[in-house]
Amino acid sequence: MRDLLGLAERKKSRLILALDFVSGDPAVFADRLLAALEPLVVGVKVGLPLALRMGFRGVCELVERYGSGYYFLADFKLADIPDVVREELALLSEAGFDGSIVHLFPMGLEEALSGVRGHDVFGLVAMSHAGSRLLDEHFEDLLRYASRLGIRGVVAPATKPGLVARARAFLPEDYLILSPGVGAQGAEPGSALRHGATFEIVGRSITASEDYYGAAERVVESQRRVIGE
Ligand code: O7M
Repeated sequence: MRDLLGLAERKKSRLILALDFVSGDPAVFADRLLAALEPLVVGVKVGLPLALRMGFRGVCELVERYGSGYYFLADFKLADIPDVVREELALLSEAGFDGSIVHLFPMGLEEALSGVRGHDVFGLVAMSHAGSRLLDEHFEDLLRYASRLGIRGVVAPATKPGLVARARAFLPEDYLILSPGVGAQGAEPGSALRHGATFEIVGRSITASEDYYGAAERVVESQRRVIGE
């Protein structure tokens, strides 16, 4: 399993690239981006849209080809009964992913997650879009639950910096906070880090840019100003 913080330290970056939308052939598109962005991007978050376009075998090939330079995060937002979640995590780990995103609201996941070895789990505690009322109303509950589970960290929205700060203040120190919503959804690069996030997840403002290297570079430069690199 790749060392997320070690890679971040080496690259002096806190950027996780969200790969959801592609233009043209998905394998060619992903290949071009990952071949170019390795110096800047620490982790690659593979979303369901990409997996549906490439097929799971295609995704596994991507993980195998670029696994030496990136931490690979499976974002299929798992939210099933514990036995199924356990099996999903085992299969994603077997496929070469270093970590997975799970929804915490099904609760009762203690046993399913306690057996997971060599694969990080991150739980959602709120979401970045304006309409995520139901989830956000249970933010404190979900935080408490996440902190009891002994997982690697949580996902908390950069678009709601107050929640990122509260997550940081509440969670155990070794919990990581991954923050999406930077760029296309309006949050400024570096802003979630300033509120206590460990990584920022950025998708379309890089992947949809003609100058994707320049776009990623601008994100990382902003981050470096916050983390003092
Ligand atoms: O930068 P974007 O808006 O193109 O992409 C954001 C990515 O973050 C995209 O992959 C979303 O699925 C993800 N995301 C959110 O945008 N909001 C959330 O609240 C949670 C996530 C996420 O990553 O959950 C794991």
